[in-house]
Amino acid sequence: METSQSIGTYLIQRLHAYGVRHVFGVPGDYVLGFFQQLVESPLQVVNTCDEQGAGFAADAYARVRGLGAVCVTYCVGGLKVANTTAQAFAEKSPVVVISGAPGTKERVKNPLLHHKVRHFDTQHKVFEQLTVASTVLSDPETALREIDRVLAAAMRYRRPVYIELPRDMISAPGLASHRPQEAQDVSDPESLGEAIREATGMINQARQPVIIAGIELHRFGLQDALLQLIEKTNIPVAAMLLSKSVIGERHPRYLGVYEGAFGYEEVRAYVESSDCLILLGAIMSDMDLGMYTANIDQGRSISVTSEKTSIRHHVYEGILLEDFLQGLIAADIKPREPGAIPHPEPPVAFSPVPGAKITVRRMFQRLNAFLDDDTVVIAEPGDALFGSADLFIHGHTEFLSPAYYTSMGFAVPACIGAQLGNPQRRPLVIVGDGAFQMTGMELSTAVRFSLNPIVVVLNNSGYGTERPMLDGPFNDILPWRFSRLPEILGSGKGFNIETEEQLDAALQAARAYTEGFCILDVHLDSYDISPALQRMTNMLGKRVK
Ligand SMILES: Cc1ncc(C[n+]2csc(CCOP(=O)(O)OP(=O)(O)O)c2C)c(N)n1
Ligand SMILES: [Mg+2]
Repeated sequence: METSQSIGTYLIQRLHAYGVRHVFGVPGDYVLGFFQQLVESPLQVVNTCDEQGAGFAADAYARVRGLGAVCVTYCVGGLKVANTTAQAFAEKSPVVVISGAPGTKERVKNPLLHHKVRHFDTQHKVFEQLTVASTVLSDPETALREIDRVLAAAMRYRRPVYIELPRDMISAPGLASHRPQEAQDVSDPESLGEAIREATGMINQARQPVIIAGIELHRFGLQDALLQLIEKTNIPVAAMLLSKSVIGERHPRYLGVYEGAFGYEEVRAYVESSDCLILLGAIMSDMDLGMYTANIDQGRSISVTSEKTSIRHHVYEGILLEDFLQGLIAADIKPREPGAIPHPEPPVAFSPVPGAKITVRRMFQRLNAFLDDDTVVIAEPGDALFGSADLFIHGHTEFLSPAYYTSMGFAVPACIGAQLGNPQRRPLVIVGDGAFQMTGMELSTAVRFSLNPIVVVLNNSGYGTERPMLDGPFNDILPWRFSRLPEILGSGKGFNIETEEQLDAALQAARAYTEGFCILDVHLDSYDISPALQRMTNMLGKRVK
């Protein structure tokens, strides 16, 4: 006779099969049974200070590892990860949201059970809007199949999914005869063949083809395939802000970050003078396209994402991004002469000017010289992100930032997910003082789990990004003594930084100290912003007034 597995343990087994080793979350009575199952499983529970921290950590984990999971209790926890799940949806990061819920038997007669908002399905309805697939596991007959369906959707679309576990279902046996199903999508061979032929012809006839490598290449693990295509054809490649580090930035065919009028003029001019743009997995957001100052003509473009393939104005159905990329690698594309192209300036050795007060520009120069092969940079929205666009990232997927959805509060919790997801990389977190005040106390979780991020706080006394658009007391915040957090957390090293020399010394000390986190409180003038942010706020300011 076949033995049946419980619904909860089956979910754990499937997450494990997809490479998940850590689950981030905060328990509550509706989900405690599942936490117990997790503790007894090969997955490690990483309980954070707050659910939002867990949600961002799971998102970062998914970005570096391919799939992440967050586990919370009903509504009070679940609704706190609505924002982080929205970000994962918008930026195509596959996070499995697992929420406990009142048991199916507790729901009869519609009692007012604690944490209920309006109806028992209110939370599920919210998450239907924020995920690519969702399910409430209320029927043991279908529960295991539902788990397979929802996880397959997360992998197919690289977007979040929602699984609600009524508490009386956690240990309930699923169907004994069930076998795991992993839906394997395939491209339509004729459609793919025709698209590759049209693309090959267009590329071969082009004077100056350029690849724009988008975020989906990270999400589908296609960074090496991209490299193969570039090395075979010598076609130059630009990244976007969201996809930055899709290719190691020292590669000789790398142009830099293309972001319309916000980026470097040479990159913009080179990309926009191309007669054949090959957009691979790109999200065309205002942030990535310099508030739509970018000039991309569909009539000169080949554009392929997990959702749509178009070549000039022809649309092809049924093509997977990975198959298209492999098709291009195999196609008869004639290699180009590797002529001169724009290329980002490599960092120069930094010599601190004695006594000089630190500025945003000099801080980023110093950070640039600090990066090495083992660093993953996590940049928070704000000037941390805009200034980081110029950092020279060594390896692929060593730069993480929510550059499209731009929710503050991502970077510190993200370093927990990023370092647990890939322990070979030490996180360098670049975060504004305002954003740090939202989720920075998750450093507590980093300490508990023996992580050692280096956190650089851009302390400009408030919401610097907003000041040039419209200033007022709403952009001011209470000054915190960030460098004294090690006293509160009982671990780590803090540095108070006013000058170039102090920054230099602190970074050297941080490199040498690997036993715990380091926090660098970098005091900047309230109105000192990076040149990239200056260009952007000039444009945005015109819209809010
Ligand atoms: C969750 C969230 N709330 C509000 C905003 C709007 N917002 C964008 S930038 C910014 C200020 C960020 O301040 P800080 O983190 O100190 O970085 P700085 O702008 O000073 O570099 C705000 C409030 C946002 N992006 N995300
Ligand atoms: Mg600030």
